[in-house]
Amino acid sequence: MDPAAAAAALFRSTFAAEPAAVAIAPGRVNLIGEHTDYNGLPVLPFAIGQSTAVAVAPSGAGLLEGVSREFPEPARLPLGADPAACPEPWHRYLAAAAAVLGPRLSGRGARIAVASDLPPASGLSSSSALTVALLLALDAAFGLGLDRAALAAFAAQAERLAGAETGGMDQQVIAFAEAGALLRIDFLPPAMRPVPVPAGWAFVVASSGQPAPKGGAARDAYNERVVATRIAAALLADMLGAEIEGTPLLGHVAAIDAAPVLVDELPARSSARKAAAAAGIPLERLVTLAAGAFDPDAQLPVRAYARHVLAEAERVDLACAAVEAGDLAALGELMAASHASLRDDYRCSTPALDALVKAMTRAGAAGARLTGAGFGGFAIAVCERGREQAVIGAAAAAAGGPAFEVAPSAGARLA
Ligand code: GAF
Repeated sequence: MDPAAAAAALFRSTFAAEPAAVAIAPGRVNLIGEHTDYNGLPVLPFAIGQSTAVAVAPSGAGLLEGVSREFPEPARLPLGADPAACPEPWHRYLAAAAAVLGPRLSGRGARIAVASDLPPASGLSSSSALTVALLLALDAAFGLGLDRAALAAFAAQAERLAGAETGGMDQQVIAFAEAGALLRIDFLPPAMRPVPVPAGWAFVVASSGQPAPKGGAARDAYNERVVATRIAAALLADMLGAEIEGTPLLGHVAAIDAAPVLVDELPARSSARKAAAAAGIPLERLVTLAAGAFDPDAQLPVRAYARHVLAEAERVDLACAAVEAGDLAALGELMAASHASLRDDYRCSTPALDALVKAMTRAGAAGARLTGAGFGGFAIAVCERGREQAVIGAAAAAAGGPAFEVAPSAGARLA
């Protein structure tokens, strides 16, 4: 049963009532532009056909009552529950969606049923799909009148309340994607542009066999990189004598010509405490940014992290041009360079992801790379149509996990 029909059926069987709204939100895969979004630099993701559906009806109880086809533990949370404190990971997203809507729910609760065909903890954004679908369903059921931009912004805020300092790519592509196209997203200043995909290309995603959880050590490693790249941006802004309002991001300094040259002058390693003092960032601000466990004396490779982010942003520009020119070989090379940079400079690959990327490339992919935050999860490959079965077979043989074709699909919608 497809997720929308399954969520509606689960709602009826659990609550003995009709849902007021059913919304469906796709997962996403990022073609290129990894760990650039929270630095204010562009990304090039697309929504996929696999999705999460949420059926909702308002209730008078001031409670969130949730059931999921995939997760056995039902939710029964007071409206004001702290998302980060929910022991059951999927409950966090229910609490976080209610928290960002706050008084808009007028103190009323909701009954919620969820069904998904997205693999959880895959790096295909199952958590953002849940959050966007839930917010869209609540919007319709409570008549909130949110537009797409508000939906994406609330969903990003909810993800941060749930614990990861993410940049907003996932929620934006899930809210705005168009079938048949990638979505180039810029953050400074905000802009979006669909980039249609040539007909003869196919995309394959494959699991590395290791989960990419949004919590625990992976969340801390992600947040550490957010902190380290903020420090690099502040140090570069200082070297360039640039006056930047608010927290400097690498996106601000990337716009200054000399920035890429100065990256080599950043300290190779620095404790967050030392670098923050030099960059004029209060330590408490970093601790807040890091959200999870944070050791201010850990040695962070700020130069290598900044080198990845700035080079990756350039690769996004080149990849857009390659897609528009129908140049599959050029796109493949950019993907290979992105993976190498994520492995060597950003240090978020794993041996299983490296082996998977190698296997898909050997099997005829023009290019392959890890996709999403890394530290496990999935890789994406692009190939000429006709080679996708060979790439899928090689990926499954290398990593033993699911591997399948994905097609650029439409964003979130009411069912
Ligand atoms: C995760 C985050 F949610 C995104 O915002 C993005 O930073 C990505 O990791 C890395 O590119 O998916």
